[in-house]
Amino acid sequence: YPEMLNATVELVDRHVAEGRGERTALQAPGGVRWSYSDLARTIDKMANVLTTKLGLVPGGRVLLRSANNPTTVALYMAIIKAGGIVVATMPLLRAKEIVQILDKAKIGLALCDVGLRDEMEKAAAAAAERPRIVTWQGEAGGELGRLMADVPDVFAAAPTRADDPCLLGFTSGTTGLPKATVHYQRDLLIICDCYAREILQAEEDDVFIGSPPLAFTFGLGGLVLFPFRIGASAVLLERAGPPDLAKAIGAFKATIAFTAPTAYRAILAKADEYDLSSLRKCVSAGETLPKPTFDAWLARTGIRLMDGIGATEMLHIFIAAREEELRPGATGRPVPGYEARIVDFEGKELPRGTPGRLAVRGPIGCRYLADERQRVYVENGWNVTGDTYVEDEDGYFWFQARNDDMIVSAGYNIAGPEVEAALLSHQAVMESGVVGAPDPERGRAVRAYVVLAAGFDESPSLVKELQDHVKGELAPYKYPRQIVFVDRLPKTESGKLQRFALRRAAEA
Ligand code: 3SK
Repeated sequence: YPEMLNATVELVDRHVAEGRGERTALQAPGGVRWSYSDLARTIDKMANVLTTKLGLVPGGRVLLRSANNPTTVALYMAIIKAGGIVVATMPLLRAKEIVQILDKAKIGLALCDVGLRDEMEKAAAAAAERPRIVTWQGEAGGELGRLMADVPDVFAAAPTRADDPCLLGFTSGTTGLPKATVHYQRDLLIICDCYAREILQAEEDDVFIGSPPLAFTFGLGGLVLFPFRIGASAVLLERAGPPDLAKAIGAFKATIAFTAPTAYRAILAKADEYDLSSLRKCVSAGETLPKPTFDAWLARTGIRLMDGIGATEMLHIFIAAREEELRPGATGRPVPGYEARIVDFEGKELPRGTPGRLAVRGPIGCRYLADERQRVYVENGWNVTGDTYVEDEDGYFWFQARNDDMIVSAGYNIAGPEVEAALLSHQAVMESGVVGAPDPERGRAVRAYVVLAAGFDESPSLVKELQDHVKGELAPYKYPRQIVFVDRLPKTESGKLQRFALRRAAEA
């Protein structure tokens, strides 16, 4: 990549400059269709607002809070074009979780869909420094729309370098304290030129669709960067549960889908109700893809699900396989440009066939923002992902288990200790231990082992009350779907919770 590089110029403006401006860039329900020219003009107006009215300077961080829609994509690209740094947040986050991000990233400006304003306001009030909040409604109406009314629709891109940061990707730490991964302008292109070009092999007439939020880099890649790199189009869904996604696939004649195994299974359960005939490639990630799900999807659609493992640290998928090289049940082989190996607890490489810790390195390094945990997750330049894998004789990597306190459920990463803390803030809970348990729909379900405080008795209504309590404290997808009341939790002599014993009990 050249030394001077602006990702928005490469991903959007280049299509207009090279005569592809009338191609469709983005679509959304309700007849929304933006061409690359429409998108480029909107981005430029937004970049003018950001720099002339909202004080954004190169290197400035802007929090973005919205469901998946064209306005969010335009803002994402406008911040990057102006040399700023995007800090996107999952729409379901609660105020407490947003505060952690505001404080960690030291956010001075937050752009928020008006529908998500309440939690944003609560978080802003509790943050160390209160950010300015600008809201918008629909297709950039509301406050942002008014600011955009009188600015030009051309903007000269900031003279950014390829290694200027442009994105802070937040990832939930195993303790619930999020880490921010720093990504450069060039990283946005690298994932397109490695995974998307070499493995996915999409074409310019493809129509991308999927469910992951754009704040999760799985969604950012699959629904924005990959289509934009080749001048293809993407469908953005604010509501992207399995039925919404399946209906939209038929309505928009989508050809490439990005979602998690849980969603593929849910679609399969009602597959006769949907028209999936336009699909030609389906990417599965966020949680491991079991072979039965692969087989069932193949039988129903004739499509081989493309599994992959990625990480916010690496921005996107680093182990996967081309469709014709897929081995059902295996995640795949390192994506061209990446290396992966299995190591023991000392970091020594293990022979093929021996399970151990997965370590990966590649063109995108793992760089946490001011975080002690850099030393824990990066060993001699290798990012240790927290997964146990085994590599077979042909170099395919097979998932075995998570080896930390992270629960991967329906594609969401959920930190057990964070759910424990939320439960503990309910008066009925004396202590709890939260682990993943096998679940036929979600892969893993969040299971809480709870010791009740004196004076409280187990009952179905208490289960519901505890679940609702967690939903009020944390993003609702983190709530414990299973609650098991116990008299005591397994502890070490020093009183430390033995989560491995609970994990073992949950497998039984
Ligand atoms: O495998 C994942 O969870 C992941 C994380 C970040 C980006 C992409 C992916 C697939």
